[in-house]
Amino acid sequence: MDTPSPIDPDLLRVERDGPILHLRLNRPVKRNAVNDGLILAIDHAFTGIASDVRCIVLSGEGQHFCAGLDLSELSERTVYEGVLHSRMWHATLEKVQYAPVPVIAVLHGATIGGGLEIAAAAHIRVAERSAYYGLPEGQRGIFVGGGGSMRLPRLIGTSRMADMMLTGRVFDAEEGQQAGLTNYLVAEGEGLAKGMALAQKVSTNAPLSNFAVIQALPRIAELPPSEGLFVESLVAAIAQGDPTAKERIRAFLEGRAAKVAKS
Ligand code: 1HE
Repeated sequence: MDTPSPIDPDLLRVERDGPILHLRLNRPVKRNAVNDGLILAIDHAFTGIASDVRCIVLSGEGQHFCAGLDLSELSERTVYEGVLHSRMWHATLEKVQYAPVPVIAVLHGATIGGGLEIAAAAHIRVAERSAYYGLPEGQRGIFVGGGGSMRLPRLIGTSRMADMMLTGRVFDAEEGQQAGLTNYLVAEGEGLAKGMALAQKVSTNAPLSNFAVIQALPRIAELPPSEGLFVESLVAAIAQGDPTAKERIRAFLEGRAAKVAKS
């Protein structure tokens, strides 16, 4: 791994749409394969998110979401450099998973290797019918290095992940839905609109409530039950104590808030 270069703004398109920050992997000629420049650009984008951003949408330019790690940068790496490189991915994808606001990944075409690891760090995945999930690390003689072995078993189970890595099994968007990867399956070309619509919805929630969902929920889920329940009580009390929660509950009781309805 060379000394990190300055952030290349062309590798990651950054756009604001009201409360939504839209980040788009922008290396379509290389199928958005993630070189060091792109992972640094993602890291940079997730550092110091503006306080008025309420949700982040992450998508890919071109015909594929992401072809994974840029394999051309791998061949000359020593073992030690390999560890540091993986740790760099970990640091970046921690910022994605523990961003201050929810992250929605919009997937189409190849979502493989490191691309799947990026998608797994997001909180919601919208997949167009063309999306497919693979972990070709086994065939390439390598191993996941972007947190996949920690996040993917939690989403799809260790056995499914092992199958994907050992046999090269690929799940299409629909199979991915059954497996727990696809949260929303949409028609071709409709992913971004769906992702933005969901982001708008998420943005109307109380910020502290969203924060609790993405920061507290995954941590509580990893705790032993007794400790988890205790932390849940603290988080519940903190959320309830927020003036926004009080106003929203008052609004419901006074008939000013929407009822829960089937979608
Ligand atoms: C790449 C990469 C890449 C494309 N690294 N250059 N990932 C993989 O093993 C997936 C490898 N890629 C593919 O299987 C295919 O490229 C795709 C199925 C994604 C797309 O196929 P296609 O026909 O649309 O594109 P293409 O012609 O194969 O690729 C276009 C160019 O992108 C071509 O370069 P060119 O200079 O010949 O035009 C490809 O070489 C280049 N390209 N994918 C480098 N991945 C944190 S650890 C994670 C570990 C992993 O991610 S392992 C999985 C790696």
